[in-house]
Amino acid sequence: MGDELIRLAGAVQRGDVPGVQEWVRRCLESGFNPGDILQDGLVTGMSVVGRRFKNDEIFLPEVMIAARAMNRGLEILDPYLRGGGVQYQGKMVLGTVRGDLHDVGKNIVSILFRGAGFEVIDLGIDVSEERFVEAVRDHRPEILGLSALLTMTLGAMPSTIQTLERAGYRDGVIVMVGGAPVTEGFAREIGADGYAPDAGSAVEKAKELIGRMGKGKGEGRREGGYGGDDL
Ligand code: B1M
Repeated sequence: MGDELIRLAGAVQRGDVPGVQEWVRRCLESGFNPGDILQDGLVTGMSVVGRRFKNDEIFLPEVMIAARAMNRGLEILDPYLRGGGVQYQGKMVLGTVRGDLHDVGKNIVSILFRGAGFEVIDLGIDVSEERFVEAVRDHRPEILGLSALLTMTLGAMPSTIQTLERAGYRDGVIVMVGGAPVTEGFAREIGADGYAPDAGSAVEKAKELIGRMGKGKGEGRREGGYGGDDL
C-alpha cells in the first residue's frame, strides 16, 4: 500500500478533517484508483477506529470525529467514484433505519450506486418506517435500501417492510438490506428481496434483482405494480 494511503488512513483515525481532505486530494493527484483510496485509505482508517473503540482504547467522541472526517473525505472522492457516461439503471430510495445514527456505510452505498448509474434519494439517518413509505410513494424507486449498524435497530427493517405492505407499496419495489449486523439469513427471514455485505456487491445485487424482476430502464414495474393506499 502506498505511503499516501497510509497517511490518509492515519488522518481518518485521528479525525483530522483537513488531513483527510489533503490526503484524498494527494492520493488522487498521485494517480491512485478512487476505489483503492476508498477501501485502503478511508475504510481501512475507519476499521482501525472500530477496533480501537471495541477495545475501549478510544471513546464515542473520537469515533464521532473520525466518522465526520471520513464523510468529508467521501465528499471529495464522490465525483471520482462516478464513472462517466454510465447507463441509467433506475432509482433508489436509501436511508439508515429508525433509531440508528450511523451513516458512513450508507453514504458509501449512496456514492457507489450513483456511480453505477442510479438516481439515489438519500433520506439520511434515523428514518422512520412512515418516511420510507412516503418516499417510495412519492419517488417510485426500483430499489428501497435499508441500512442498520446496531443489533438494536435491526427490528426497524421488518417493521419498514410491514409498513410498506400495509400501505400497498411492497409489490412495486425491491427491498435491499445491509449493514454490519445484517446477514443473508436475516434478510430472507424478514422478507427482504436482497442483501449484500458491502456497498460494491450491493450495486451488483441490485442490478441482478432489477434484471430478474423485469424492472428499471423504463421496462415498467414488477407485475402488480404500485397499488398504494394513503398512509
Ligand atoms: Co457506533 N457502534 N454506536 N457509532 N460505531 C458500532 C456499529 C459498534 C459495532 C461498535 C462496537 O461496539 N464495536 C456498536 C454496535 C454493536 C451492535 O449493536 N452490534 C456501536 C454502538 C454500540 C454505538 C452506540 C450505541 C454507542 C453508545 O452510545 N454507547 C451509539 C448508537 C447511536 C445510534 O445510532 N443511535 C453509536 C454511535 C456511533 C457514532 C455516532 C459515534 C459513530 C457514527 C457516526 C456516523 O456514522 N456519522 C459510530 C461509529 C463510527 C461506529 C463504528 C466505529 C464504525 C461504523 C462505520 O462507519 N464503519 C462501528 C464499529 C465497526 O463497524 N467496526 C460502530 C465503516 C463503514 C464503511 O462500514 O457501516 O459497516 P459499515 O458499512 C459497510 C457495510 O456494512 C455495508 O456497506 C458499507 C460499505 O461497504 N452496508 C450496506 C451498510 N449499509 C448497507 C446497505 C446495503 C448494503 C450494504 O443495502 C441497502
